[in-house]
Amino acid sequence: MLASFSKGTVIERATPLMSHIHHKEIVVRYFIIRTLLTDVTGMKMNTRMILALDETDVKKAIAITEDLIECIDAVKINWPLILTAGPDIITKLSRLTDVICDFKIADIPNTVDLIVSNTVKKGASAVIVHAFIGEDSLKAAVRAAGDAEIYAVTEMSHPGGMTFTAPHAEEMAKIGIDCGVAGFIAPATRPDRIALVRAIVGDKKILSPGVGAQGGSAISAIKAGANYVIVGRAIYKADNPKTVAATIASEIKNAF
Ligand code: NUP
Repeated sequence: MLASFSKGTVIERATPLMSHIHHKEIVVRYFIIRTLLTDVTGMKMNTRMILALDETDVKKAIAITEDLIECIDAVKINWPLILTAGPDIITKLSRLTDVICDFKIADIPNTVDLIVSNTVKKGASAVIVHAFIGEDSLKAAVRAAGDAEIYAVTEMSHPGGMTFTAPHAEEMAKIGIDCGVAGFIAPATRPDRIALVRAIVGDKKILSPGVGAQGGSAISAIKAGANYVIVGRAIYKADNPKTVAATIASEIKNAF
């Protein structure tokens, strides 16, 4: 139960004045609640929607997350918010929901290890890496993540993703499986490509970005085999983010 464990650690660190027994009690209760709410592999799978929180106004970012907490299964953050809020935003958000750090790491094993382990220490439940970094770096990511999850990008959702990532998506899915990643990032903008990855990765999780602002549809992505869709601007830039999020969530629900 990766999320529970890493979050428990954060709670202990975040409450230095509490008595030792009080700490433990809180961590144990948190662990039980998370266990009840979470599927066996970590993140809950309730609405199947992950919020891509690229809102760079920190107060707004936290307010949107709080407002949408019932509609989302996790929040995914990327460099834009980290750069304005600082890395402690990972810890703050992890007290509200599972946090996926979309760092798209592409580096040598030692650097991958340092980035992943420090991200998980901050409270992240999952980290996104590029699959093209190869076996040694992917294995380093999985090792460094411990109980947290690693997701590998097989093919990027924007048109440029067709140039270098798409032609190698199948190989990248296979290498990800061999290295023990928890799941993959595949494009909602090209549902047929999600289906292709699904055929290779069996019951591993697929998270699909590109819904809304990039033209992809949540229902098509889910029907093609995605477990979760990742939605950013269509929600956080909307006049009423909660209405949009609730609408997408109910569309997904009705797709089953
Ligand atoms: O292939 C990818 N496409 C993509 O959009 C891999 C990603 N990780 N993302 C991320 O998903 C992107 O960086 C952004 O944070 C989010 C999509 O946001 P939006 O287009 O819904 O606003």
